[in-house]
Amino acid sequence: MENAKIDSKELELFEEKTKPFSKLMMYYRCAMLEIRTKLDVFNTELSLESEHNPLENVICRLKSPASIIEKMNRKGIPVSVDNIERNLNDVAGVRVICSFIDDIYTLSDKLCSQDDIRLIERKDYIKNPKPNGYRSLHLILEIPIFLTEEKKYVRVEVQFRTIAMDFWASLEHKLKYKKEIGKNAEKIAAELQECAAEINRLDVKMQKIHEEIESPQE
Ligand code: 0O2
Repeated sequence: MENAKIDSKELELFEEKTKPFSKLMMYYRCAMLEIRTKLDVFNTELSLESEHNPLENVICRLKSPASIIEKMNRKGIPVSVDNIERNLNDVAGVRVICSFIDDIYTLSDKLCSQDDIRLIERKDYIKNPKPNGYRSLHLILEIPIFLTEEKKYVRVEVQFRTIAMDFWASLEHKLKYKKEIGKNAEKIAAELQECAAEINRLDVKMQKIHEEIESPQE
């Protein structure tokens, strides 16, 4: 297929106009990399000490331009690069999946106590689950990124969950976006609430078993 002809002047203008947005997204990408590296370092160190990997998985995601615009519109804030940076805390999102509940608190405490990290907000939906059953620990952090010409603090939302909590949240997330559930929605929401309680029991039980294996009683 022949490539459609692109007007180079038009492309130049477009790139010039979108450059500040692309630069902002680059900052967020770098910030996610910094968080990921810190978590990897903890995991490597802790797994040597106790032969246990607290970290199951780390997923980084950058909010799409469409989601950014939708959220800015919802908040009634004019869309501009400055306003995005000032008003959105979750353009860069890091999801940290841990094996056990204790791992969540160990890793999040270690992350927050690093002297280059600023804790902006902490929401503990594990100790205080949402009414629908949602559990996770949310942190809004500011982390410095060191570029060739500048050092800049960038916001990242970090969500900590166990594997079981993540399994639940993924399914529940679908409920929000499926329009055709209709009259079944209430029944499904109630079932999900039950599952959330069962999942919590399972997480607590697995934690206890893990402790018994790690430090067995004589
Ligand atoms: P997505 O697509 O995952 O990014 P704020 O972001 O501060 O304006 P809020 O509600 O105060 O809004 O933030 P909160 O409670 O910290 O939740 C933010 C994110 O947590 C959500 O982002 C979800 O990822 C997750 N979350 C919160 N509550 C629920 C829930 O009930 N179910 C599920 N599955 N996830 C939840 P987004 O932007 O909504 O979605």
